[in-house]
Amino acid sequence: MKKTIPKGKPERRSVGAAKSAAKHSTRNGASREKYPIRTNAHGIPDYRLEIPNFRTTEEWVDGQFRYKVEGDLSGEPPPLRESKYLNKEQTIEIYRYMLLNRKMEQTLENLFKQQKVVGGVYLGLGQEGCSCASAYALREGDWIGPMIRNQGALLVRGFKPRDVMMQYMAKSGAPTGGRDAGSHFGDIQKRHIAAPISMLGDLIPVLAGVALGARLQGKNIACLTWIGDGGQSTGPTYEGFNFAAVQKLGVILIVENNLWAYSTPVDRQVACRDLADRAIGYGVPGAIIDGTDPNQVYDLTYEAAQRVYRGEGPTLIEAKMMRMRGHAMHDAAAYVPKQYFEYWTKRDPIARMEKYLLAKGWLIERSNRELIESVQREIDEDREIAEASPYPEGSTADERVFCDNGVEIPFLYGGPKVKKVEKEKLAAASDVAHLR
Ligand SMILES: Cc1ncc(C[n+]2csc(CCOP(=O)(O)OP(=O)(O)O)c2C)c(N)n1
Repeated sequence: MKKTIPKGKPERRSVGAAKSAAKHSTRNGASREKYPIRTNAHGIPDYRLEIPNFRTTEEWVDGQFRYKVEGDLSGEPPPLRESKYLNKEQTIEIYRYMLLNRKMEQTLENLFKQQKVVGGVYLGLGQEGCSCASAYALREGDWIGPMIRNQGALLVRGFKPRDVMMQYMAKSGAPTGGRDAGSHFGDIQKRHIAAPISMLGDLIPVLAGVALGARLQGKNIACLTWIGDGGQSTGPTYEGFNFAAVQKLGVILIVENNLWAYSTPVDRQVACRDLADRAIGYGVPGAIIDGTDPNQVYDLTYEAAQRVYRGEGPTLIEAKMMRMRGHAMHDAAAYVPKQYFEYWTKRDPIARMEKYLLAKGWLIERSNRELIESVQREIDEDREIAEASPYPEGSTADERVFCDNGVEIPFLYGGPKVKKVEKEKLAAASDVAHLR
């Protein structure tokens, strides 16, 4: 199965596809009636099939501070919502990316424990469905700006597990040649990936800038980025997304509400119940989805992308899920009440997707086993390649750190198509900013 940027799938990439998918949804119409879309108290559509009713509170026990859960965590996980757009092959491909994402991160954890990693390891365990299905919903020419937990999106865009492994081991074969030990890498020229920025929220104005650049070329491209429940509190998040909203730029923002911002529970981060309510303040459409249901993730990102292509501007999607590990490998997450892990383990996106595929007959036990084995083989081969890659030569230590020899970054789409402004008519320059 291909692991490059998904190509040759015009049926899920054009507006025509939406029409044919709509027919498909008529065939599947029963599911929509069976699971109606709720709205929250502020009118934001909520696509989840279950609305959990619990929150994190605080208590002091024997002079010790701890978090506890209040509410009901006894429910069984619902099935996945039927996708309105995905066919069998696409669904299996997303499942494969999720497996690759999971097994790659398990390998990173092992490499870390074997002290083969330089620095920390940041994992997106439990969030694979959100990273992979959202990246999969875009067209080839669209852009993504992943954060550290979105390594699955890098795989969907054509990076290989070996690339991520070599990054963490700071090997010369890594995309940054061993200059960055972690997932801070992208590919501006070919894969259209802006590298993660550690200062939380700063990627959002960058992606808004990419969308503006494309606008100046007369193109409406989707620019997808993700932010955590903690990171969405920052100023640049507001500044960047507000700018995108005002200019109707093609930014799709997925707020990954995984309940914890390092050791701060979301209930201590924000006073509102749904972060998707922020969409109202920005003046853009918002939606709440179950981040562990890849069908919901795909469908809402796909619809947001269609809005972008029609020039209708940004969408804010809140994906609710759980960070299943500490902030990074050094953090045991001892502050997280145990019941949370039990509850969300039952909602593991990969297990739910597997169950869905088997129930639909799109995979049978044997084909599923073969798929899992093929993913494991790929991971094992990549791990060998990554381990065999040498460290960079010491004599090259000062290369590729700063812009070597004043390298110019060439325009990807050519220069901006704007009217030339005569010096004495500088006031007309404002036309450039308002070009739509
Ligand atoms: C502007 C800024 N402030 C603080 C930090 C330090 N920091 C790194 S990750 C993190 C927690 C992020 O939580 P969240 O956005 O919810 O993402 P998650 O780790 O849960 O995926 C913090 C506070 C930072 N990187 N940038």
